[in-house]
Amino acid sequence: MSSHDDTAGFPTGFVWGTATASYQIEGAVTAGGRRPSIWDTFSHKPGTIHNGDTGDVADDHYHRYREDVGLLADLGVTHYRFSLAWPRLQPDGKGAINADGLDFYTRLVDELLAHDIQPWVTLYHWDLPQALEDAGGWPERDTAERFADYAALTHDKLHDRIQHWTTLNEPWCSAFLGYAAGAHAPGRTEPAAALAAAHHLLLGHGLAVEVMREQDRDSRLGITVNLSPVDPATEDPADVDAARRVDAVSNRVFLDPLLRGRYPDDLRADVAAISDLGFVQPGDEAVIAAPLDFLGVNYYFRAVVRANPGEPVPDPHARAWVGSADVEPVRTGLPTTAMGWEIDPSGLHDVLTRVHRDYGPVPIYVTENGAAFDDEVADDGRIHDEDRISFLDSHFRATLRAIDDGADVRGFFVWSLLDNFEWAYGYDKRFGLVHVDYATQTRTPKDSARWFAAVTRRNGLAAEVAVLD
Ligand code: IFM
Repeated sequence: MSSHDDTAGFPTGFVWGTATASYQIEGAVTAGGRRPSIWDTFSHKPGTIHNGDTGDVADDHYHRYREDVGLLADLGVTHYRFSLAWPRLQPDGKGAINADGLDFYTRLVDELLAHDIQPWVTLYHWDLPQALEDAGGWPERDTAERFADYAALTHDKLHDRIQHWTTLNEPWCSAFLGYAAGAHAPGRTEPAAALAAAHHLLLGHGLAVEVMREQDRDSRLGITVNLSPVDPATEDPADVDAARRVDAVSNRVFLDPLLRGRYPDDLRADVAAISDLGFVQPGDEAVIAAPLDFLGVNYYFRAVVRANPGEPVPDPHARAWVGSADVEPVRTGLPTTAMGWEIDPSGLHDVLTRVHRDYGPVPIYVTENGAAFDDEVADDGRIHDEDRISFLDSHFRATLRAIDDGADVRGFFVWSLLDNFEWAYGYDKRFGLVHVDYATQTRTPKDSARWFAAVTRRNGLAAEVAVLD
């Protein structure tokens, strides 16, 4: 691989990190009083997960966290984004904090700090305590109240050592893949319930921000949303309107209430036949719009769509576009990752500048971006993942272009530190900078890990690829 000729440096103080999530890496699902989450239940249902995989063992990070923090230190990252498992900290979703669960995260945070790595915590990366789903789950308003209680209990115990707190990761996936498409836990296919779930996730976020802000004014509080630009396949007005609707139910359904304090009027009209949004009570939108210290943006692909008056397509994303059953995704012919997602770094530039342009100046962190490829362990024992290096390189450059164009992007977290449990795709899809041999739990940094370490060291891209020459 050749080196790049242009030099591309990031702003001083740019935050470099990697990201993971509890259910995807921890394993140890019954240790220390942890009780089932919706993902334990879902993954144990036959036919839900590729290959019948579950998160029972995953990367066994619960027992190997010291080794994993060592890997982070080797990468030279200054920040590590991970999520707390609600069912470890509050096994049934309510009541006192579980001391053993807290002890695990306290040890992890202390280990990170001992290596000068700042912990960035996500309170909810999809592992709702099963007891709360049994009581109705996110479509129930009470779940928002339970989430705020959990946030308050946890923040109270850990805010002295953790400054950056993200309430939710990708509420779109929780609400629409979980309750409309049925592709994620809890596997329900109820479009009206998905809309209620989206609202209660946002309400839980707002209530949590309120209480954490009262507990400590120095905490930096945010939320992470997954954004995609949504383009029409053609200029045909039907396709243009399809793109508008998908944008509303994918991006603006979260960005507008969070950053403008109200749901979009066109979204309300689009879903009127499914729900009158009667669950939105007076004052809710103001709670949701509580000031944020930062917005986390996750980006993986651009959506291109067209109107399809025929039969709905069997695509989980399409099923999740509530109110748009007559819309289908279109492939543009770009190369894809192992997930089948088209590689389009300009989409990252576009979502970052869109947030800046349409929602005013807000500090942004790219809290996830990365790619699964069919990695192979070579005869020399290494993983020569040039495709991942090239993917990351192009997305880092797109971020720099967005910064040049005015977006206030302050950091970038690569998804993911480790190969891990990729939800409905199981262990086949490998996103890690570090390869995991699931039979032995051996960790092997891929070439991309060495390349990324050089990027973080220089805070820039110039000649980094040369480390692989
Ligand atoms: O693995 C997921 C992660 O949990 C949330 N964002 C997307 C990643 C890749 O699919």
